Amino acid sequence: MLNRRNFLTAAVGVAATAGLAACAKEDGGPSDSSSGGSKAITLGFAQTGSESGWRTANTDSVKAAAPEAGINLKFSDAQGKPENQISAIRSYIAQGVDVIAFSPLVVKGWDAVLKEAKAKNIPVVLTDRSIETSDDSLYVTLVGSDFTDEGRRAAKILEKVLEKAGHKGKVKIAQLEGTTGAAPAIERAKGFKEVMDAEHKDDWEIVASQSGDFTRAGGKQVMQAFLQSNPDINVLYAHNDDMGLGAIQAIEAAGKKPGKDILIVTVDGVKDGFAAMAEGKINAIIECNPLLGPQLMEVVKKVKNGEKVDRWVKTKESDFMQDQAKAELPNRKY
Ligand code: GYE
Repeated sequence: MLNRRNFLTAAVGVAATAGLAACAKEDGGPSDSSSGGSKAITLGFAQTGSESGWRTANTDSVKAAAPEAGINLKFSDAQGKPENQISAIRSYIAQGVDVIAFSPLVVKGWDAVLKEAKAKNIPVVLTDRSIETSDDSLYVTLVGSDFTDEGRRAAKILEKVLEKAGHKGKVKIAQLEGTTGAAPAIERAKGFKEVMDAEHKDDWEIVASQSGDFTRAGGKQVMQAFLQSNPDINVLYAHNDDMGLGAIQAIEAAGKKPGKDILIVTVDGVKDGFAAMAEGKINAIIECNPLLGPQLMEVVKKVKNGEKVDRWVKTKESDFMQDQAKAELPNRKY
């Protein structure tokens, strides 16, 4: 792993000095798709990786929206490693792209590289995830969802799920958290806890909570351990569908019925999540829309043209209960 990482970092560096598209995982190159004689905008986009169905849909949306908007896209996949994302951003700075956009893997650790972008007057747009910084001038805007609100919505929909299931007694919740230090993991936990502390101090308890890194394999493995240490869990709150889908495998392997013995609420709303919900294995899904490409391109154009943009361009989303799953499944776009 270490060798591969070193190789990738080195490859990014070499490519950057050579002024070429960076490493093996970067695609997109200098193609002038300009219209009407004006030079096309070049956007450097540093993606987190391909950890989930959500991420795949997000990547596809960005890649499809760029040419439609006449934007020349340079795309890199950090394979889940913040250091790769930093190298990709450095490479975009060295290549002199017009705008940099990225989905920060974790909230901390970006100030140094973003200062380098600022020194070269390259505007930065955050997409999907936010960062923690002491210098607000380091990025122009965030295009993405309100994850704290998604956490609150998850708690509110759990009330409905419990009522529908006729649940009586203590609610013992297992929480599968997203990637440690990532905005959606921090905020989805925070919003959920907020509602729980305000309205369910006596009847709800989070008995186990751990990161499954937003992956199916992570969700399965952590749920297996949860079921051994806390066999009386009756609710699972998973920060994304993929971890929920992995957990369903662990629950079934333990001889329990997902959606019945353990009530399940997840976030995202990818097709596979909806399919599991239509089968009765997930009880409710909080939608988080990954199709940010068109909105991102619009913002990138405005930023490049020096137009004013909102500090946070929020995504519109819905909530779904199990009885809506069959009807909604054919409409899912991701
Ligand atoms: O929920 C998860 C993905 O940042 C909103 O990242 C995104 C999250 C999404 O891997 O599935």
